[in-house]
Amino acid sequence: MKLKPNEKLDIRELLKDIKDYRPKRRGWVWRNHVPNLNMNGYTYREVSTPLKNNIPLPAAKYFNQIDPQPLPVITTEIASGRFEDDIRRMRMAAWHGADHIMVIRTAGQSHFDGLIEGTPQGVGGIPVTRKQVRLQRKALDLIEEEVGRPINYHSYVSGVAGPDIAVMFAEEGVNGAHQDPQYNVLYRNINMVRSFVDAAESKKVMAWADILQIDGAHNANATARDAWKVMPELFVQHAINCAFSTKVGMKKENIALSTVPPTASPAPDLRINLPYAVALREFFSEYKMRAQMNTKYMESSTREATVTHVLNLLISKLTSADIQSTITPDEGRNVPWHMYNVEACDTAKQALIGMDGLMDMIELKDEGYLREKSRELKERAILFFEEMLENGGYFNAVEKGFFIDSGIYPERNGDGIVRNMEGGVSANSVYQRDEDYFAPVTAHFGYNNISQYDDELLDNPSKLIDGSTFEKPEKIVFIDELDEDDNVYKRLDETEKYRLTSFVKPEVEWLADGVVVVDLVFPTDKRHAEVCALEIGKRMNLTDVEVIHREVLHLSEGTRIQLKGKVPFDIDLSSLTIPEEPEELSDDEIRNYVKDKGLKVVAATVGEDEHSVGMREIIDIKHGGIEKYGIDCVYLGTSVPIEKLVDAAIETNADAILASTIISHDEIHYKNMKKLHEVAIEKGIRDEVIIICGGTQVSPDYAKKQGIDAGFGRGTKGVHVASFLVKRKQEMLHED
Ligand code: Z98
Repeated sequence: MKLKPNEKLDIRELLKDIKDYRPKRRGWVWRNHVPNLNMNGYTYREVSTPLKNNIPLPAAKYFNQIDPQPLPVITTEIASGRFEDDIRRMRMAAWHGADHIMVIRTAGQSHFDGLIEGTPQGVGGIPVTRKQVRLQRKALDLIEEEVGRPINYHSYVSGVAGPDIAVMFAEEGVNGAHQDPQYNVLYRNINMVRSFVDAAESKKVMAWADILQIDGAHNANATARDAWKVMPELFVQHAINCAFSTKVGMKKENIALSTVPPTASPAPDLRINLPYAVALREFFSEYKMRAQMNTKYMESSTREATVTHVLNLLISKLTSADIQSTITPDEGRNVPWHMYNVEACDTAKQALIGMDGLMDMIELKDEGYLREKSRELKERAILFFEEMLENGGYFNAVEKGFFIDSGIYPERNGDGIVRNMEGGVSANSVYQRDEDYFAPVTAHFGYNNISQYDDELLDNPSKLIDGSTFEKPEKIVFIDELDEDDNVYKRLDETEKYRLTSFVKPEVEWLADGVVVVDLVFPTDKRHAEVCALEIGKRMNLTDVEVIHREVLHLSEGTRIQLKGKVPFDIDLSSLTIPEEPEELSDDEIRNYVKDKGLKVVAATVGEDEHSVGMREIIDIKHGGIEKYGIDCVYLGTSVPIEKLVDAAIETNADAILASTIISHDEIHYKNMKKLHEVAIEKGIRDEVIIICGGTQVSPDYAKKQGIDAGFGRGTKGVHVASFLVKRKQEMLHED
C-alpha cells in the first residue's frame, strides 16, 4: 500500500491483514539538522531536512512556496474518539509539519487494570488498544513515506495497566510515551507503591524499545490554584522521575521533561516563565525538554490561545526546547477539531521559523533579574527536596500534602493533594517475589530467578522460552474485535456513503459529522446576543446548536458569538458546476516574461460609464495591479468610446486592450464587448491584439461568447489579468 497525495487514505484497505502487520521500526527519531540551509535566497540556521510532500504557510506563495522545517520535533495531540478519523487528521498534520503524533486516550483508561481490545469508540479520546495502535502505526508508516520524514507515534504508559501497555507499545513500534508514577499518585489516585513498582517495569520495557519518555510534572501547573506557585516543586517532580528512570536503565537522551510556561498574559508572562525555563535547562542540562503550552488559562478565544502559544514558543526558542508541543487553540471549548490541529502546527512552524537564528543576535543576560530569579527558584527546589528527605522521602511527603500546595515553597497553605500509602486504586496489590519466581522475558525489571536455570542467560532470559514476543512477534496474540456493535467496521458502514460516493457533508472531527461554525456580531449585550444566536441557528435549520464562544466588543454596541451546529443535508459533488479557476503564474514568471519581451496595454472604462475604481484596481501598483510586473499601461479614463480605445491600441502598438464595463442594464456590457471585438476586426488588428473585458457583472464564459479573449468578474486581481496576458501572448507567439 502506498499513499498518493491526491487520493484519500483508504481505511478499509488499511484494515486488511492487520493481524500480521509489523511496524517498520522501533525507537524515537529526532529531526536532522541542516545548518545554513539555503531556500529562496535565505540562509536558515536552525532548520531540518525539508519535506517531500507538504503544505507550506499561507504566505509562502510570496516566497516561491518554500516550507522550511524548524529544528524541534513538532507534536500534535489527536483524539476525536474515533481512531479512523484521527488517522486522516494525522495525515493533514504531517503535511503541515507534525512529526510527533500524540494520541490522547479515552476518559478512564488509566484505571483499567489491563489492555482494552478491539476498536471501540471513546469519550474525550480513543480507547488505546493493540488493534488501534497497530492501525495508526501502519498508517503513519505510510504517511512518513509520503512526507519523507520519520513520524513518532506516542501515547500513555501511566495508569494501573502501565506495564501491560508498555509491553504492547514495545511490540507495536510506539516511539514515545508519557510515564511518570507521580502522575498516577497525584492525579489519578492510584496507589503509590503500586505505581512506582509498575513504573520500574514499564521504564525497563520502554528503555528496551528505545521509547522516548515524557514525564507528568506539567500537570501540576494545570491543577494548581495559581499555576506559577508550584514552580519549585516542579523541579522536584522532574528530578524524581529522571533519577528513577536512569536507575532503571533509560538513556538520558530518551528522557524529556514536560515543561509548561506556568503563567500567561495578562500576568507578566516572560518575567515569570523565562527564569523558570532557564533554571530548568540549567538544572537538567543532560535531558531533553518537551515544551508543552499553557492550557490552564485557555478560554474559548482561539486568538488569545494562539498569542499565549506564540509567547510560549518564544521561551522555547530562548531555551532551545527539543520537542515543541502544540495544544490546539480550540482546546478550551471542544474536543479539538482537524483544522485547529493544523493551525497549531502552523503556529509553531511559523513562529519558530520566524525566530530562526535569534540566538545569534541576542543573548540572555548573565546577571540581574533573570539570573537572580532562576537561582531563587533552584534554591526553593533544593529546600523542598531536603525537607522531603527529612520527612522520610517521597511517599511520606505525599502523605503530608507536600505537592500542589497553593503556597510558593517554602510557604505552605496546607491545601496540597494528600494520598495515603495504603490507599488509592489498586492498594495492597504488590507482593514480594517468591524465591523461585521465574520470569524468562526480555526487559524485565529486577529479580527473575534466571540463574537457577542458566547463568549465561542473565542478559537474555527469554532464550529459555525460545524468545519472547519482542524477539518473536509471531507469538503476539492478536485479538480483533470483542464488541459486535462498537467497532470500526460498523462505524465505517454507517459513513460508507461519504467515502464511496460523491456525496459530502462538512466536518470538524468525524467524516460527515455535519458540523459548521457560524460567526456572528449582534448590536446588543452578551445575554441577548447568545440567545439570539441560538435562534438564528435554529432558523438556519441547524441541529444541535450551541454557542461556543462569546466576546464582548462593547457592553451595548456589540457582542461577537461563535455558534456550532449541524447541517441536516449533504451535497452531491457531481451535481456541482465547478467554474474554471483563473490560472495564476508566479510573480517572478510574469515579471521575467515582461522584462524579456515587454508588454503594453491600453485600458479604459467603455461606453457611457464613469466607474473608474475597478480598472484602477487592476492596473495600479498600489493595489497589486499589473503595473507591478512592469507592464506598460496606457490609461484612457472613463466613458471612452469603443472606436477610440481600438485606435489607441493601434497608435501605441499595444499588445492588449483592457476594457472595464460596470453598467449592465440591457446587457450593455456584453454588447460593448461584442462591439470591441468587431471594431478590432474592422480596423484589421484583431489577430494581433488581446481583448480582455472585466466588471462586477461579467460572467467569464458569456463574455468569451462575445468574441473577446477573456472576461473577468468580481474578485479579479491584477495577477489573474497579468497571468492571462502572458499565457495568451505566449500562445499567440507559439512560445508555450
Ligand atoms: C500532554 N496534553 O502532556 P489519562 N501520564 C502522564 C500524563 O501527563 C498524562 C497521562 C498519563 C498533555 C496531556 N497528560 C496531559 C504523565 C496526561 C494521561 O489518565 O489517561 O488521562 O493519562 O501532552
